[in-house]
Amino acid sequence: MTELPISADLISADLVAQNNEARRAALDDEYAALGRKLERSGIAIDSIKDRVKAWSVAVPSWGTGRGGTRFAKFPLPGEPTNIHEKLADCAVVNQLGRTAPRVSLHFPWDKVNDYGALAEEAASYGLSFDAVNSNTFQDQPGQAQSYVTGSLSSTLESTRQQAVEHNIDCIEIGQALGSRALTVWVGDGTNFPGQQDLGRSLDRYLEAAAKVYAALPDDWRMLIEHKMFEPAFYSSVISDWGSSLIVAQELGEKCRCLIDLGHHAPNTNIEQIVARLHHVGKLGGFHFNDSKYGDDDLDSASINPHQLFLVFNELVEAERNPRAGFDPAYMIDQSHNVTDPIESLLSSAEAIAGCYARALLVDREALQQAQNDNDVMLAFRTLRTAYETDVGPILAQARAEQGGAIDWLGAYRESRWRDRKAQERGSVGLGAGIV
Ligand code: PSV
Ligand code: MN
Repeated sequence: MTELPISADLISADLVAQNNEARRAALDDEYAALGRKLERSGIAIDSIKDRVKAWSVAVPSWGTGRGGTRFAKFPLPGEPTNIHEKLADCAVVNQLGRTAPRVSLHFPWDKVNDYGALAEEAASYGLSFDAVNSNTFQDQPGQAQSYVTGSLSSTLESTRQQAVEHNIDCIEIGQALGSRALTVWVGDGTNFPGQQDLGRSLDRYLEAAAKVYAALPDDWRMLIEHKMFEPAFYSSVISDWGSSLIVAQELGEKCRCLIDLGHHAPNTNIEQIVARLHHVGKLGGFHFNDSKYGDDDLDSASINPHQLFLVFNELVEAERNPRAGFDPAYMIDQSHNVTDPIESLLSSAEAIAGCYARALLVDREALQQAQNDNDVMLAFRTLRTAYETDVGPILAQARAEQGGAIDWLGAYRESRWRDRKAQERGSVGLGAGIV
């Protein structure tokens, strides 16, 4: 995480300081008690806190607005209406939580004329840019070719070429922003058996994606995001981690697989996918969210916090046994349909960091010993003990030490940020929102 030159027109630093002052004694007490408990297991609490402080996650520009379903979107007075207002909201998320110093942009949704100026604007908030995301799943006004036949896998050469060029444009924009990765998710697929040849669709995708890959700067990554279904309901071209891995292996070293937690069938063992992709050195990144039924894009850990913990358990294992270039890009990808997006992003960033902290608490030697001894219950309890530890004081202490808010929700509401923005910002439309 970064030391922030937080701009004066965000939430007042005095308000945060006063809020922290009122909670300082209780936090000191709780942090000390947890420290004594962890010490009995040979863990120095400060070492966990320092690793949490060094960890960060990116927020998506599109997550700062109210999301919606294909049925409706219910706008929130004061939600951002352009990338500049979105950046200000991202800055508030990082100001209070101090765990999300990077923003991931989506094009053409976040298009501006001057990307150098946008990078400076972000820097004035202490923010930088994470992966850029291309959009070939929607038609844009005035676009020459429609994506109704798909994009990188379309049967139409001109459509594939348009999708390739858009991805290359995104790379160029990303270079001006200081990004180092392009995330490619396509909605390509079919709704009817027989609609397309399942094999040839992938061939066409690979040929087009290779042209994008060829335009990638040396120090960049291309992240391939798979998704089982939606918008295609019979077959998706990049439906699963197997297809994603085929792409990453065919395109080359700079191409990796990105796991969006919501893009799997219910009950899929995602932590095992993490382990497998790491095994072949192709684990490129994550889009964090949670789901009950499908690609619900619910807040991280709101439904299945244990799954998120198990994912981080694999990531901590991976850190201990890194493959060449192991450096996953972490991002939140959620649709905030009924909450204030700033509150959801803060809550999710805290939940994700909390799973990381818990995974760091796992006694790795004891776990491995129990596994080697086939002591099933001891192995399970070793994980469970870490999972059940309340790491709240570690997260709050990490925030406070970096100038964030011990009680981020209290400070945010006290600031009346959203009410103030409702006075200043224009209103957004009622149309169905993109998820
Ligand atoms: C698709 O469902 C996805 O997860 C991809 O990451 C898109 O870029 C994002 O959502 C926004 O639609
Ligand atoms: Mn995603």
